[in-house]
Amino acid sequence: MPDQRSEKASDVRKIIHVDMDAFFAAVEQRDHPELRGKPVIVGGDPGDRGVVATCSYEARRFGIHSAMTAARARSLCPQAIFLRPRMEAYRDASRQVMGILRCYTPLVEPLSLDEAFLDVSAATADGVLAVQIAREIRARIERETGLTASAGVSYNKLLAKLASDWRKPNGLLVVPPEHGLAFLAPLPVGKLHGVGPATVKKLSSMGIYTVLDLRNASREALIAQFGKTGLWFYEIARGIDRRPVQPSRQRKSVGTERTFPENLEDPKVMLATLQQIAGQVATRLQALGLAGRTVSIKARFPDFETVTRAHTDAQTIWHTDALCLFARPIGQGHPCRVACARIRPVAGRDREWSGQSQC
Ligand code: TTP
Ligand code: MG
Ligand code: MG
Repeated sequence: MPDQRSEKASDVRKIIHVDMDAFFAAVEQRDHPELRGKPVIVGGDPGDRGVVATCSYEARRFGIHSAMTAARARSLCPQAIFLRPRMEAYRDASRQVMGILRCYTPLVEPLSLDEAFLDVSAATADGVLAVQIAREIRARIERETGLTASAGVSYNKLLAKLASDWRKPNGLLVVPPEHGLAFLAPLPVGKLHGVGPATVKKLSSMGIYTVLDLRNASREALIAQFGKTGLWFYEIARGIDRRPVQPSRQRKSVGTERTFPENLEDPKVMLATLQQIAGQVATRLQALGLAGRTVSIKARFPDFETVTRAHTDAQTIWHTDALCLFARPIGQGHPCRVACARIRPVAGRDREWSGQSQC
């Protein structure tokens, strides 16, 4: 690792990533004890094109996961219990969790209702270990909210987030600087921040499957293939991530992106795909309690050329129908590799969940 050895120990940041386990489903199991130990799915209606927002770990054993259609989830586990989301309960739990995190440092950057980065470098300057803080946070969350969280402790955001995911649910992992490279080496590249399915495919065509393979690729080759993003790949393969924890970061947009193993050629399929993506953006907007006015669409063609189109409306937009309406004229019938819908939220706009809407 180029920089780290030459850095003084005091320059090494202490970052914690905390992420609640099966968050929406765990709140349901906490509030309804009869659901504990059972496969619980929170999301849309299985009879009505709904999607899974999340599910309990008992349901995950059947292969169910977020963003799967609820109908498919029901076919995998007919005895599962389907529940509509109760966003207010999740927001309450989230506020309580974020309040606990802010007792340890003002440098708390929430990423969604159920997860946040903390920079505890200052809090650890007088000898307290970051792992002790992480242990205490996990214990307090469980005691005060009745929910469990997993945590990762490391020297940057990239590794802290990978670490919190490693021992889920109800786990804790510390990746100290001297173990960062070894921890990363065997991971499939798709685990890295910013490496989606299209990039995974492109990297595999270059013979790059693991982070170690990526580390062995030359800086020039990565930049030639991916431009500025190639430089990011070069750095994260070496465990370098300088992104600061930004406590007051305003969310600039909410979006989702899909990459397809084959080009989409049929306009009907493209439109249906866009509708699904719009549904996912609407779910995320509702989970975050936000609405927006500008919808943008990104399409990437087989040669990696990328086009974006945006529409700003006088009305606030937050449900699937409206997202689809504005997104639709932008799908132009070109073969397409990636489709993405994104919406720029209006600050302070707080909407209630109103069920799974459809296109
Ligand atoms: P996640 O932290 O991704 O998932 P999770 O907490 O349910 O499970 P775990 O972290 O243990 O793997 O998301 C947090 C919540 O956000 C989740 O409970 C429901 C909501 N969510 C959606 O509504 N749609 C989605 O596609 C995803 C991924 C999450
Ligand atoms: Mg979670
Ligand atoms: Mg999360």
